[in-house]
Amino acid sequence: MRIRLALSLALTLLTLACGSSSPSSSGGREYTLQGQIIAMSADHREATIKHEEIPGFMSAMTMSYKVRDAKEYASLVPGDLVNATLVVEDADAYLKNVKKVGDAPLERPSGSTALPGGLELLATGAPVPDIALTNQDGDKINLGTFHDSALIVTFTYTHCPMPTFCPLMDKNFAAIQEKLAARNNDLKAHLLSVTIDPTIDTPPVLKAHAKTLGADPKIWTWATTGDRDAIDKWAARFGVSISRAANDPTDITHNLRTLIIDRQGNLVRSYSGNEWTPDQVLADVRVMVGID
Ligand SMILES: [Cu+2]
Repeated sequence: MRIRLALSLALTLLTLACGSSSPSSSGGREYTLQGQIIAMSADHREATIKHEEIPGFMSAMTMSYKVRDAKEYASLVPGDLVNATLVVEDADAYLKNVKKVGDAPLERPSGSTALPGGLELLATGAPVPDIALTNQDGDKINLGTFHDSALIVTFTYTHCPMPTFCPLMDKNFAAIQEKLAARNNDLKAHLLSVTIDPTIDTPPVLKAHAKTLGADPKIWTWATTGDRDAIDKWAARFGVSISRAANDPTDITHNLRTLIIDRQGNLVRSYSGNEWTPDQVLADVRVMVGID
């Protein structure tokens, strides 16, 4: 029996499932999360949790969750099975009422995170390997399409449910676009959002999503490789890891990377996670790429 099934059974036996959301006192929505702690940060504020489906919100996945009060995670260690309340606000998400309900052996990671085919993580300063893409209008493009621009690239997918992940990248890119437009894009920068879910995110889906964000195609392009392997391999060069559940390929576990590529096509900066700000990126573009 697969560990995941065992975990799911254990959780079903131990708890009454409750997947419906309810408004919290802080105005966010609340969901019941059931899962296993895979890793814990040293300060006990962030844990990687492999969790079951949250009906009506997100599929089963493994990702990191913050708590507002480190006491919530204080006594927990990897392997612990927990129940918690996931609070989802407009721009934040965190766990509260975290309770240990058991423990189980940790599953060995199935998909290797080593880069395929002897590829290595791209060093800062190195030329970025080109990639064939299709933009939101169905046009074939590649990195050369943007050779006049300082390129700011991120990896997201349109149906990502976590406000601190892809939706935050979208929001930050919208803010960068606004700041660029306000100064007539004197930095000659261009935003490129590349989907990590080519199966669902076809050009028309990307176009509709871009429209909801007010993306101006002159400044912000959405694109797909059209092929999972192609995006997985290319994104891996920047430290993006994407894993898809075997039984549901739209169940995606991923991390975040945002890149600045200069006008010569070299990688000049790579940000991990979601801590960067639009102003920081624009300042780095100005210093590291400069005005053309
Ligand atoms: Cu996401």
